[in-house]
Amino acid sequence: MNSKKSNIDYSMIMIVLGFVTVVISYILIFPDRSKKMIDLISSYILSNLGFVYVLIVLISLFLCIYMGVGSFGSIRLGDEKKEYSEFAWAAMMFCSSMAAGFIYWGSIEWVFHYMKPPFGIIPLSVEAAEYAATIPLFYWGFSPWAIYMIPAVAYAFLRYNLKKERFDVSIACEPLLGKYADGFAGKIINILFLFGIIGGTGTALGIGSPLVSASIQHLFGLNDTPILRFWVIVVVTIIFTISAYNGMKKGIQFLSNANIILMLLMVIFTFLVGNKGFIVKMQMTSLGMLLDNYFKMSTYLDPVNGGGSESWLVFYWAWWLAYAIFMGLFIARISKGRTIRQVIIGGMAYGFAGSFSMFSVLGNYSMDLHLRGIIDVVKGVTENGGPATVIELYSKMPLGTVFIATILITSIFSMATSFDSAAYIMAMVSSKKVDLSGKPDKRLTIFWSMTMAALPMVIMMFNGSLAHVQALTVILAFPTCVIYIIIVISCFKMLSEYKRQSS
Ligand code: NM2
Repeated sequence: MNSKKSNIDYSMIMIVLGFVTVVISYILIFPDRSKKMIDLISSYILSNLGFVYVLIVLISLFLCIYMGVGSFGSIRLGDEKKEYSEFAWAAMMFCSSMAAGFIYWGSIEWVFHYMKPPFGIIPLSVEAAEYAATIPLFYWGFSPWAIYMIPAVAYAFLRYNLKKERFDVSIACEPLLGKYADGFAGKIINILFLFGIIGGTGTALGIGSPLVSASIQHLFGLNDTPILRFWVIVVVTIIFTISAYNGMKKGIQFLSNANIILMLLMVIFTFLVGNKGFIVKMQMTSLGMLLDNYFKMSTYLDPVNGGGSESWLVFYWAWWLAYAIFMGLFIARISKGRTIRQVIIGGMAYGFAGSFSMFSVLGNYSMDLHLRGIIDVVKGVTENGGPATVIELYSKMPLGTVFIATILITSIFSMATSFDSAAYIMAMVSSKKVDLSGKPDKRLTIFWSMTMAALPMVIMMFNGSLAHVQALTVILAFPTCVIYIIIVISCFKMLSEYKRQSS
């Protein structure tokens, strides 16, 4: 017990706890002022520093392809056999990154782009519809999945090839920062990482819990109030805490497999009851448009019009970047025995395939209903909000109630499978010494689960909206970007040295 106790890095915990407490108290005591402050900082980042996020993601895509396809690709991460089957690996990777967003954004993201398309496209036009079906495939596609992969390779290589015992964020900065990556600077790096992840998962909770409460309202007739949303977060937190508490094999792997099966069933069922002709034709069309416009979409910051596209791009990239290091650590944890190529190509391919099947089926299903005048999804979103519209949409399909019950379960499961891995990784990072195959102290896992839930809970309950949680994500992601760049450079340095020595 004693040795376990001394394994917790209390200083790190106190600093993060202190920060979360200060932010929460500020929000509670000065609701309006705090809202304005969050908005001010995030809109500054959005309009002045957004291009940094955009550049990082674009460069990462190139570097990732280079790393996967080039000579580094054949390096095996560890000599052992693969620890997880292909299915379990892909399922865990996908589920730890995706939460209920796949149902929420998957079903209705197109509405926002249909109403406010970029590139001078006329709103609500045919072109706007085609574009609206395409852009979510970009925001959830190759580029964002690629940003997870270099940190994943870095951490896996450090652990399985260089046999480094320490397993925290700063260890991957060592090749560039040298001894500075340890000690005080290392601690700051770990702490900034913890902030980033709290910001990133906050938005996912902020999106998922209203969807769960809207499903509960539909199924059980309870009113969708802030109190209900509060209890939803409590229940989700209990589930993911138990899962993280049970560790990788018993908890996280089990929930991910169950979750991916439910997600697939939902998508297949939606496809079967939907207008298959429209869905398939739009899938083909949007794939072509995606390839055709890839670089235009990657850099479009709408300088003349200043419409909504800039904030979409920057918000999404900030959100994915906030997850990048956590996902890197997590993917490293499950990738023993794979080659760098298998990790990179597998990660991008499975990630894209997962996002594509969900977004293109759910999104085109709902777009078809709208275009045929069966349900006014655009009006629904603007007048009743996203969660209620998603539920209305599916309540009209055959076996609608069963489908909504599945939305309820899958939303809870998919949030749980994101946050259990996040809590697990946070617990590892805040341990004094935990190696990659070791297990963090369970008390730490519980602590981080609760801390992660606290901030969005308070913002949503007391005064804020999803927009404020999103703004917090954009802010807290910024320091993560700096760490991310250091890790990417370090990773290339490390792999080049390894190649040089082994040739
Ligand atoms: N991403 C965008 O709600 C969700 O699905 C979370 C988080 C992958 C970083 C998605």
